[in-house]
Amino acid sequence: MTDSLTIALSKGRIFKETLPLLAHAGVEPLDDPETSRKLILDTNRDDVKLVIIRASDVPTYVQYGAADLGVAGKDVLMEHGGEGVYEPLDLEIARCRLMVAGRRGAGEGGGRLRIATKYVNSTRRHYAAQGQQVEIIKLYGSMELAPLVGLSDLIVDVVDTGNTLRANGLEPLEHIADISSRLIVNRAAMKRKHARVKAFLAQMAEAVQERRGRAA
Ligand code: PRT
Ligand code: MG
Repeated sequence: MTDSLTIALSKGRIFKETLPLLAHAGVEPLDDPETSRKLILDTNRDDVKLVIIRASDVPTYVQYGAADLGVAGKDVLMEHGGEGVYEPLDLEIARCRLMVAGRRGAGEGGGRLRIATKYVNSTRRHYAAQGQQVEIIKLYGSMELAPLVGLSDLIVDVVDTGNTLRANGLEPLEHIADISSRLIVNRAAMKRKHARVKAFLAQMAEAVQERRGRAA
């Protein structure tokens, strides 16, 4: 009897972009999370289940072993801290950049800046590294609104096309990090289910390689 594997994923872009990689590893979900209300999805393999959760909760499920593996954006992992999880594979999907943004010229005057973000830890680290004292305002979404209504001078958010910033009269001002999604593994599961996890990781790594080959 082989060990079973539980993989934590979020709906939306991460699910969509992970699906072809999972297929390469021989895993196909039996339900579509966009239409189904199920939170635990069976797959074509009796020994593999998918749990569908909020993107920012994925590292927590994997940290505590509620899922053996997960797929999470590097932005989310930087914020979580990565405690209790290995990060063995860059899936090279859901790419974006973590950036400081604001109105043109914002943040150039003196005085203590206010930064609105859901990335509180990454923001604190970024400004601490520059030796700059800032006031961080925690938000859970729609960061782009904050400078428009005077809640903050700047925001820190992930940017892909930049269309959302532009549509709100904001500009990317400072690059913090390049982001892509990573396959993460619970540290204990890596030991306890070593053969099973190792085989799955190898298949996923091969899927990433193959995709890169096709893109080139
Ligand atoms: O929605 P929820 O609050 O549950 O979580 P989430 O918004 O973090 O989840 P989701 O599925 O939207 O994002 C999952 C992961 O995708 C993130 O953690 C990132 O690693 C990655 N990713 C890649 C992005 C984007 N691209 C992206 N563009 N996550 C969010 N966005 C947002 C961005 O913040 C902006 O507000 O999409 C908006 C549009 O971006 P532009 O620049 O293309 O206009
Ligand atoms: Mg979202």
